[in-house]
Parts: sequence; structure tokens; C-alpha cells
Amino acid sequence: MNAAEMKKNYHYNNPIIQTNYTADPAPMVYNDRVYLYTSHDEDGSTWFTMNDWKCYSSSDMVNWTDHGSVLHFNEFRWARGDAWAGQCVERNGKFYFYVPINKKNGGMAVGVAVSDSPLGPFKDPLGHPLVETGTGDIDPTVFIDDDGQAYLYWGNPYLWYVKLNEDMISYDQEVGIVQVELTPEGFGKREGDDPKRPTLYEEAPWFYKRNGLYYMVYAASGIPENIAYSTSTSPTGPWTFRGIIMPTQGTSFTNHPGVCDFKGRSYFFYHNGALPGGGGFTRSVCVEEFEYNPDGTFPTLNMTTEGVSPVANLNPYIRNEAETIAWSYGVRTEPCSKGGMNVCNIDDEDYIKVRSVDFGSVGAESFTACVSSVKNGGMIELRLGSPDGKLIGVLNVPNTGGYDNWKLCSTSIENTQGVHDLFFVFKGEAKNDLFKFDFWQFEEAQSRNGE
Ligand code: FUB
Repeated sequence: MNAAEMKKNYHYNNPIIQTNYTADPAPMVYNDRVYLYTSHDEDGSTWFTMNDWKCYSSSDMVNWTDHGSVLHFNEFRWARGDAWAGQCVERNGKFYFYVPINKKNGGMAVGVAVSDSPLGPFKDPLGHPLVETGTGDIDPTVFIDDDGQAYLYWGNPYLWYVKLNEDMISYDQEVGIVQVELTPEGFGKREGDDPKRPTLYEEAPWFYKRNGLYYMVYAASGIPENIAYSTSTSPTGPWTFRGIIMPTQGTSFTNHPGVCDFKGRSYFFYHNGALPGGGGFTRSVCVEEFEYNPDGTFPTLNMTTEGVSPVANLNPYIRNEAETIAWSYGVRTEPCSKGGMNVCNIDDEDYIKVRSVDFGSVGAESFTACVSSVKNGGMIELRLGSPDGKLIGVLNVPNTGGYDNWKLCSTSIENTQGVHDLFFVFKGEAKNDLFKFDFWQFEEAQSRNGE
């Protein structure tokens, strides 16, 4: 997709993040929200130039709130870079983020960082790697079984696991690091005679249990990768190869699965190179909904631009973050001077789509946004259905006297009822960097006839 297609394709929903390149999706369901942890390809990367991990969250699977960077490789004083694929899990109200990083003295290892909040800050409690074998220690995945035993799997081209102790930051030394036997029965037979890669297993394992069956979903078949899976009735195998879930598609030579159930539906996250400037080192996270077959096997899944349907409507009568986005064109996000994040890089004709906004039967009568600007500001057009859909109101954004000078600005709007996709379309004579946008809220009309 080039920039013009990006602008035109307002009906697209994949990739789900348009404001950054994101890869290696790791969803975590917690308290009625999906927290999506991603790695982060720096703009213009021509190698895996990756320094931090980002977090996005959603209560409806279509509008994703950007929480910014929640962990940087610098947090690990023993690391020098390569913030690759990680996974965060919750245990007893604490959040454990397992990540692979390049050590200062060379070679990848898996570290862990801990936080009291899913949004960080995450801190390295160890000051050294959690596990390392010296060979391809990347792509950790963690699952806590019903009996409380947690397992950490990882590796490329080998697949390793440890049994984590209850503290989640150490592992059972008696069992030690176990190398999984990669057999054709367990992981599919690979053509060729690479002794290190006798099976389809490549990297990016995603380990979980559903209805008593353990799943290992992973990037497979070499470069370019597809996504395959194996199952077992035990958390440590033996594994049975079950086939390819997602064929090689998209313009990224890697792929990386993340699977979760949320509000009664099943979701499959992956990445491709679909954004403008995208490719193997500038990737983007996408999601598809699917149903398991009655026997627990996966259907074949293809990459789509439609993505998924909302599982809930968005309430416009509470504070909503401007960086809660279903699809956007042109804008970026940044840490806000007041804390949290805000939308920036707002140019003339850029837009944000927020899906499935429920204005209710009484309807909205006014709109308020928190904005800041140094130039003459501009306008936020409020439109329904598309960037040139029905105009229900226009908010004038004045010069607020500085980007740190946040002001609440309001406008009355045409009474709007029902559920709509809402578009904020930005306009301004200055053309570039019109203003910044922190949050917004509609006010409900006074109910008529005492309704
Ligand atoms: O994102 C860097 C590496 O590329 C990951 O660790 C692999 O899974 C592949 O996606």
C-alpha cells in the first residue's frame, strides 16, 4: 500500500496500528481488555532495528488505544539492543514481560521485566538474563497452566523450555533447560538436509491451552515463513504436527502468531508489511477472527484488509483518547506533555476513524476536544461513515499559545443518534503540524419529553 492508497482505504481495518511499524504481536486479555504488546521496527529500517516494545489496548477489538513505549532495551543494563519478540503475562496482579535481547558481550538471551501495571513501567529484577543456551535464544512464550505451573518456551532453530518457578523470574533448576525433540511427526518434515532444521519449526512459538489441548503455534517452513501448529495433551509434549494455519502471504518474510479468546470469540494476530514503506523490516500487526473446528483444529486463515468486527460499541459520552484509533491516515502519536499519549503530526486532510460509536437514541448535541497548537490551529470536521461522509459539526482549533498549552474547545453539532463510524478529518491552512490532539468527548442532548 502506498500513501495515496492508505488515505483512500478508510474502510480498511488491517493493519490495526497505522501510526508506527509494529511486529511480533502478543495479546494478553486482562480485566475485559485486550492488551497487545508488540515489538517496534524503527522507521526506515533495513535490518531488525528494534529498540523498544509498545502496548496498545482495546475493549472492542477494533479501536486500539496507543499506550506508547512500555519497555526499552536500556532497562536491561546487560543488553545492547535488538528488542525482538516478547510476551507479557499476568500472575497475582503482577505483569511479567519476557523478551529476547542482544547482550553487551554478544548473543541473544531472554530477560524478564516486571510491573504492577500492564502499561508498565517494567523493571528488570534480575540484572542478568533469565535463560540462555547460547543458540538462538529468541521469541519467548509463556503459559501458566491450571495447576499453577508456568512454562517458558523459546528458540530458533531449536525449541527449548523451562518450568518457571512461582516467582516467574527464576526456573526449576532440577529440570533445567529442556530441548524439545523436533521430529517430523511433531513439527512436520522440512525438505532439504539442514541438520539444524529437520522440521518445519522455525521460530516465534506461541504456547497456550484450550479445552484441555495444548497448542504450539509457530513461524514455520523457513524464509519466507508461514504459520503452522502442533498440539499435545501434555504441556511438554510429545507434539503432533497439525498443519499450516496461515500460508506465506504479505510482504514480510517473517511472520509471528499471537492467539487469544476475547468476549467469546477467537482471534489470530500476525504481522505483514502492508503499511506504506512496509516490508520485512518495517512490519505491521494485523488480526483476524476465526472459529476453531469442532475437534479443536484451526481453519486455514488468510491475511485480509477487512480484519474483524467490533465486539462492543464505543461510548462517546466519556473521555476518549485521541490515540484510540481504528484506522488513520497521516497522523502519528507521541508521549503527551501532561502524561499519557497524544496525536501529533496532524496535517491538512489527515484523518482518524473510530469505529462503532454509539450515540444512543437521545443523541449528541456538542463535542469537546483537548488540543494544543503553536500556529493558527485548524479545524476538526466530524463526519459519519467516511472522511467525506455526513458533516455533523466542525470544531475550530485556535492558537493555544504552545504545544504544552492544552485547551478544551467545544462546538455544538447536529443531533446525532445511533451507531456510526466516526471520522475526525483535520483541516488547516498551514497544511502541516496544525495542532496536537489529546482527548475528546461528546455531550448528550437533553432528553426530550422526560425520556
Ligand atoms: O522481530 C524480530 C524477529 O523477527 C522475531 O524475534 C522473530 O519472531 C521474527 O518475527
